[in-house]
Amino acid sequence: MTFSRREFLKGTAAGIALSVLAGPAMAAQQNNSEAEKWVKGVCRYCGTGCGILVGVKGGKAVAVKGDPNNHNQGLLCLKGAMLIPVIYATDRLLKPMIRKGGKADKLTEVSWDEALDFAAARFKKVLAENGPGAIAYYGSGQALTEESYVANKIWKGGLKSNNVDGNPRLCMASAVAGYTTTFGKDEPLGTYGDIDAASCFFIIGSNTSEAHPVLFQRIAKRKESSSKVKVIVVDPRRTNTSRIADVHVTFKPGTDLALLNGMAHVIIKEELDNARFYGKYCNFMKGNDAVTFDEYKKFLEDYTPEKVEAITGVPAATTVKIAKMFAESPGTISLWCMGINQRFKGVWANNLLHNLHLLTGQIGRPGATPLSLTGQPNACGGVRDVGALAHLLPGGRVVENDAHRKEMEELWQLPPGTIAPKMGRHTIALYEGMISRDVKAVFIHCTNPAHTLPNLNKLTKGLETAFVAITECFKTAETLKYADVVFPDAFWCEKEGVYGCTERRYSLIEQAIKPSGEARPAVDILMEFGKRVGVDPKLIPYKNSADIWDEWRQISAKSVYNFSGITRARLKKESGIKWPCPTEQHPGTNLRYVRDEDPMVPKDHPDKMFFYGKPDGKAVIFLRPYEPPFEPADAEYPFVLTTGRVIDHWHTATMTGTVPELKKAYPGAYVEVNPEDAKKLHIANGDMVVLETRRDKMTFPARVTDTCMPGLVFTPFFDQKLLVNKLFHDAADPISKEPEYKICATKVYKA
Ligand code: MGD
Ligand code: MGD
Ligand code: SF4
Repeated sequence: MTFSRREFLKGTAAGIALSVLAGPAMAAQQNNSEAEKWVKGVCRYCGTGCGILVGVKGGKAVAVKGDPNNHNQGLLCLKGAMLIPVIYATDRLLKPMIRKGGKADKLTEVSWDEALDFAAARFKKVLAENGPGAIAYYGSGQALTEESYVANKIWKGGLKSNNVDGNPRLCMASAVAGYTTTFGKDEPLGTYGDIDAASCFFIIGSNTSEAHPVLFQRIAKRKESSSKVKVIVVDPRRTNTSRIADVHVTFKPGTDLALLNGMAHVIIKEELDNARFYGKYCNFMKGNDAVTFDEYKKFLEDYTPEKVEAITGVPAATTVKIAKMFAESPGTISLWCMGINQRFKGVWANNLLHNLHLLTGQIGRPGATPLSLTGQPNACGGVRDVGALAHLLPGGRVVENDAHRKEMEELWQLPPGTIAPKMGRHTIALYEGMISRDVKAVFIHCTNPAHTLPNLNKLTKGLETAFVAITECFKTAETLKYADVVFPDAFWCEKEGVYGCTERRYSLIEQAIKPSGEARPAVDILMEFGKRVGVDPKLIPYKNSADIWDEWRQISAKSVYNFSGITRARLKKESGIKWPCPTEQHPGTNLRYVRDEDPMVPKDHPDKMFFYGKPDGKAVIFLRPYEPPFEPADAEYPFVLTTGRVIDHWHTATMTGTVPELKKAYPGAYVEVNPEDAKKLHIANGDMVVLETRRDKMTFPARVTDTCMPGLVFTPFFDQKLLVNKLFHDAADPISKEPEYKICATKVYKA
């Protein structure tokens, strides 16, 4: 690479010329002219879903460059630009392995047949003795769409078990429930194109600069284009994202609900609401009960800017200011991520964000939209859309709806009554089920729960006794310690499949090279496993992943997720297409729920917008009161601990940890402590500091910095030696069941 990491990081900061940020992609292109051919793909990492071209020479991947025809217009961040060394890392898993003599035995390399038979025999035994409720699949928003689709079909249709969940539960579940409760169906209304048209960015609970760097570059570019474009960042930490903010709102962590209601209060009081819009397109609801606008207005009296200040610490004038900016801008886009979703009341927070858009009519036009940022590259396409969660079925259907089950049974050609009528176990319940021995065998695919679940000391206990089959690519994954069988999966660009990113865009990752060692594509592993457990081969008749896509594409035509026009051939030609897309001639959809834009809205519909996911076509403005986080700081544990990402590492660093440049940037975890707190606690930079919560305690080197407000400490969670999730509780949002990773109470003291 011809640029240094330092130069790159500088490029992501505010005010630095954007051409510096463009460095990585350009550098990659210049360096890699040796490739014989370029194969189309999507970046392996974040939900931005940047298009990538993989350069191949002599059967080896030798280079990557950003796809100029995809939304990223040729740009990649450093992680994406450094994917080649990850493929060839010495840590790759190359052969199947089993523990013949139980958990205490060591993993031994065996043939594929032996590994598959070993796993299948145990699953069959559990099924015979304990029934479908005792087996489970735990998947991933990083798996290919075809993998999640086929796993869901095998479990729910073939093995009659709805115990299908995955890491999107830890990530996007609150956003999913936010969209479905407010608009009737999941997935964002807008697209990245809205960034180029927006004049006010409301970024809340998202460190876009580190977690979605290429999108951040697009936001920064839009901001640079005109002094009229304003950025509001709402985050209790000062982050690289907040550096471009016109207003950075810091506040007591976990009090966003009050702030969002406060903004709604100001909007109505200052007559900045759009009564024509919400009068026509919205209902007001408290839980399941309809209420009037006047009742809503009365409810908001508890959220005057002064009352909000008392709860959040945000000066009353600031709440007024940002509410006005939000409402008065020609186009406001909200962008949010884990600071909103990973919360005890994450669904409510999502609803309150949508409320602001519906109240002001900042919706359904270019630049005006609530756009939830998706974390993983295929949480949208692969898990949410195919319904690979415990309560879902494909295409926005839900398990506990008789008509939806019947439709899926017909589409999958299953006898009536095959799909179990009760939702399966969501993630926390799944791992609790292993502890109670109700779940006895689990198939884990493309995720590393022994590192990333909350309350690890508790939730990994079940993995010590349950039978664990796992697909992996890297030897350093913590979950391998619990595995009875390890299936080496082909890695990114060693297999073919579709990823669907934040903006409903499906793009193809073509196979560029052969799998390493004896690794096999996961769809083959899943189908072989399914057949050996006893799934009727007619249910999974596919020759390859393209066949699976074709079936799913045709099934989608029977739902409002219709992407039947996105054929494999089109995906090979085009760099991503946004659904709904009902015909091969359709260009894809930018503005969902808008007549003449969204093909799911009848052309002759009398209204401009139609929220067709709701029985009466109207979205909902919810009355959701402020409630505190599950475990706020108190006298005994006086600090709030929050966790999150750093730009150079992906989650558990099994991939990014193999790249020296990335590892060197962040070799290990640390704790950020505010200088005021550090002074009181006599902590200096580099001192070893203990974080002690009600679950565990751990020691970290201190970084004394004003990124955290006083009373708040932050630590990243990528470090494989310091599993910070042992410190966290596992309390989850009661609606979405997403855990509150962002807030727990802790003591902080010098070691
Ligand atoms: P986080 O660091 O988890 O990242 O992307 P983000 O959500 O943007 O947290 C976001 C912010 O929430 C933090 O800045 C934190 O200070 C703030 N926050 C904490 N508490 C509160 C609160 O009470 N209110 C508000 N408003 N904010 C709060 C996550 C996304 O990143 C995800 S989900 C995934 S799966 C991907 N993972 C990932 C990665 O591992 N590494 C990198 N480099 N990028 C990634 N991109 C994706
Ligand atoms: P990853 O490191 O992404 O973390 O949690 P995980 O999904 O558990 O795990 C992916 C695994 O798949 C890795 O072990 C990798 O080596 C393996 N892998 C990579 N490519 C392939 C492949 O092609 N096939 C197969 N079979 N395996 C592959 C992420 C989760 O973490 C998420 S999404 C969120 S949003 C949560 N965020 C969060 C937080 O903000 N704070 C704290 N403290 N904890 C968190 N945990 C959650
Ligand atoms: Fe990959 Fe995300 Fe970086 Fe794009 S922004 S290159 S998708 S990690």
